[in-house]
Amino acid sequence: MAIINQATKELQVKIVYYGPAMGGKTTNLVQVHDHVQTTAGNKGKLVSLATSSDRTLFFDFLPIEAMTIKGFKTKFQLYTVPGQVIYNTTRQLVLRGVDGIVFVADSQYEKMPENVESFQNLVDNLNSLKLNLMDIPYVLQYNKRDLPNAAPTEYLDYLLNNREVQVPSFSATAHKCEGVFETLNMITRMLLQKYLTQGTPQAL
Ligand SMILES: Nc1nc2c(ncn2[C@@H]2O[C@H](COP(=O)(O)OP(=O)(O)O)[C@@H](O)[C@H]2O)c(=O)[nH]1
Ligand SMILES: [Mg+2]
Repeated sequence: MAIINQATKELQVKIVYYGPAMGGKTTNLVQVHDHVQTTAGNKGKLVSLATSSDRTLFFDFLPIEAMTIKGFKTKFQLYTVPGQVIYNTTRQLVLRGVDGIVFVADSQYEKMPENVESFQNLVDNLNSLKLNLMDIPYVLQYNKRDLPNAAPTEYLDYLLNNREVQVPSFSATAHKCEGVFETLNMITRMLLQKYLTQGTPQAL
């Protein structure tokens, strides 16, 4: 649930980038951090939260044209999770208090089992936190579109976007920053829409 910071008059919204190892989650965060427009002092450092090669990363920022909900400026907190199977406890921790999710899939044909497994792992970890993916705004990003062995997006949709309600999906080549901001803009728009229509988020 988004958090209201009364001291700074900010609404903090937590977005988690989820997906299989090596799919491009960290690359997305680095690209956003490098290119997002903020005024001075309104972008945090990119912080590594865990010790391992497959790290959890975090930073927050207040967009240059800060969106206001009920008098509060919206600050975005972006997290990645470690994708490797062994780091499931970390993934559960990072998902606590999540407001929106970007699922970064690896478009390569041979990565489909890992994509599907990671998506199921997301559903399971949310369930263990008593959350339901259907209640949380999320988007799909089909990354690594530049690679010759990328599967058609229709196939990725078939595997990952086959629920009753389809969610927005974006093609991306994250290391060239293609599709990165399209993805982020959509999830932020969905979150703002949710909080504008569903009343004020929880204050802590
Ligand atoms: N060819 C290609 N490589 C990418 C793309 N996005 C990320 N990578 C590379 O894939 C590797 C794994 O990316 P990373 O962001 O660390 O994945 P993570 O494990 O999901 O955080 C890195 O070597 C990236 O440079 C892409 O769109 N195309
Ligand atoms: Mg990573």
